[in-house]
Order: sequence, then structure tokens, then C-alpha cells
Amino acid sequence: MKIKKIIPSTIAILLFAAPAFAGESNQRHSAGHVEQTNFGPGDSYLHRMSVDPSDYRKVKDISKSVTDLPKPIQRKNSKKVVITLEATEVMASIAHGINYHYWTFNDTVPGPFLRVLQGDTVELSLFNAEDSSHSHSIDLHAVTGPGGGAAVTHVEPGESKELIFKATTPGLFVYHCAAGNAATHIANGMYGLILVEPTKGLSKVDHEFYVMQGELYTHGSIGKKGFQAFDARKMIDERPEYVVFNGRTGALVEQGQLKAKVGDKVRVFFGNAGVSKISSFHIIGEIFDKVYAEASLSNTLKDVQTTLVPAGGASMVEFKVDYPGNYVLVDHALTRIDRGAWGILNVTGRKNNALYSGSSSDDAADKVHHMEH
Ligand SMILES: [Cu+2]
Repeated sequence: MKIKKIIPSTIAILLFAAPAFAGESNQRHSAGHVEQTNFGPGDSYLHRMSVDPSDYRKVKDISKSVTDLPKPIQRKNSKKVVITLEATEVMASIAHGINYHYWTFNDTVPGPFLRVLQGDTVELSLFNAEDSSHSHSIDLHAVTGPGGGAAVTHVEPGESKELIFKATTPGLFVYHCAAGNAATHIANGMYGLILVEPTKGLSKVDHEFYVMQGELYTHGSIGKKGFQAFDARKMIDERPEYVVFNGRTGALVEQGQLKAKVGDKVRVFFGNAGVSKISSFHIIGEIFDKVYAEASLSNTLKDVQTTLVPAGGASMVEFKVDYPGNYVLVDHALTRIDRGAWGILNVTGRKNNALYSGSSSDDAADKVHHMEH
């Protein structure tokens, strides 16, 4: 099976890449207020940020669990919903022994999955942690208004601001920080998804999962150990060292894997933070029964193999799992598996030989399956 060859090569790259050290001098990045007028040609921010890892709080696991999302909304009437988010800057691992200065909403990447009902009035307050070195803000693509909310939520360290908006349009939307050089803030981890449920609700499923693709632009090449500073040059050149699901390599395997049983109906809320790459979202060995293309709830496709998810966009896919085993989530630009973009959906239950069978090569998988029962 193809994936068995690919995954060890990923691990090999992560484990054995040469730990060369590049010791460029640093220049402090402006921590002050940056107006959003600094778009356009120029290289004024192409220096390295000066980060002393010991200045920041450590987070044990930066990845948001795929199952950490609110349950479907039961009410039919809209109401006022209060949401509080905190912008934080923390130290965490991209992979074993590879540390990074992440910027987050609520200490995870992606940030919290927000879930509101169409017609709700959302009161969102954004607090920027006292120990942040940058100002932050939030732009929610579900918002109609200047900056998607960023125009009124620009917060300095220790400051809090409120955005009030009406969730007019159902769909699954990306949110992200839009302060300063927004691309930098997104690349460092400041993104998440907000679902605006239609008043009639979504169809019932057995499992909902929250997955977001993102890119990391580290100064050291992939696999290089130690603290890795953000590399603005690589970001401008659109050359991420890591492409990951939920913030780091391996977030969706072992303890973090998706789980279902044969016969279950599964929905994946999939977002792509970018900041540069389009994702070709695919699950090896599955066919999406239904895709809400570009996360528009008014447009569904059936029987889709791979769905295109733009940077700053999302998709919702639904499918029934019919056969036990491991199914691998990927960006089907498959070289990105070696940069971290893969995860496992583990399905347990009875085999259906009429659907799928073969030679004895999956005896080992059989044994694992029986042990679980
Ligand atoms: Cu930010």
C-alpha cells in the first residue's frame, strides 16, 4: 500500500535531517501599533524577529483536538451569543525537539471552533495577553463590515476590545488575526473556524471533526532540531518548511486520530489557513458522499474524490465509513505529506468482503482489529 512507504519517509526526514545551525544576527520586530497601511511592495519586515524562547510560556501540545468542538445547536431561534477569545504568544513543538514561537487564539492551533446560529448577534471580545510582544486582532469571514471585525478589534498587549456582529449568512468560515502584517500572524498560528449553522440545522451525523491545514515558515529546514525562528523571506517566497493539520506534525495520529465505526456517518469541517497554498483535501480510500464546496451550504456536490480548499477558505465533507482500517487524510499535493500534512481516520467494525477484499497482506491489520474488540 502506497501510504506505508510514504509515512516512514516522512518520519525519516523528521528524524534524520542534518541539524545545521545558522546564527544570523537579529533585529527586534516592532511591537508597537502597526496601521494596516503597510501593504504592497517592500521588504521592511523581512528581517528576523528577535525571540528569546525563555520569555514565553510553554504549551505542552499546541494542536487543537479534532473532537474539540461544540455540539450541533438545538435551538431554532436566534439569540445573543457571547464569545471571549485571548490572543497569546507561546512556545510549543512543531515536532519532537523542534520548537516554535506560536501565536494563537486560546493557546491552540487552530483556535476554538466557534458555532452560532444564523441570525444570532455575536458579542465577541478579544483580549491580548499581557505578555504578548505584538498587537493582534480578529477578522472573521462570517462578518460583513470593515476588516471582518479587524477594524474594531485591534488590541495592544493587555488590552481588550469588543466586536458585535450579526451572523447573517450560514456557512463554515475562516477567522484569523489581521493585525500588522496579517500573513505573519496567520502563519504563526492565529486562525480557526466559525460555523454559522442554518436555522434548519445540518443533517445528523455520528461524528463531527475539526481539521485545519496551515503552513510553518521556519528558519531551519524541515527536521532541523532546536528553536526555529519564523522566516519572513520563506513566507514571501511561499516556501513553507512544514504543512500541517492542526498546528504541528503528527497531530492527527495515535492519540489525536479521528475514530469511527463501520456504518457511521462522518462530517469533517476542513479549513485552510494557508497562508499561501491551496489544499487538495482527500482521504485515501474514501469517497466523499457529499461536499459543501468552498463551505457554501447552498451548493452541494456528490461523490467527490478530492476537494479544493483555497487559502482562507473551508469545505465541509460528509461520508459513511463502510470498511474497517486506517484512512489517511492528506493534501493530495502529496509531497506535503513529507512536510507533515497527514492524519489518520481509524475505522473499526466488521469487514464486508463483497466491498473490499484481497490477499493476506492485511492479516496484521486484522489482528489489531480483533484486539480492539
Ligand atoms: Cu495577531
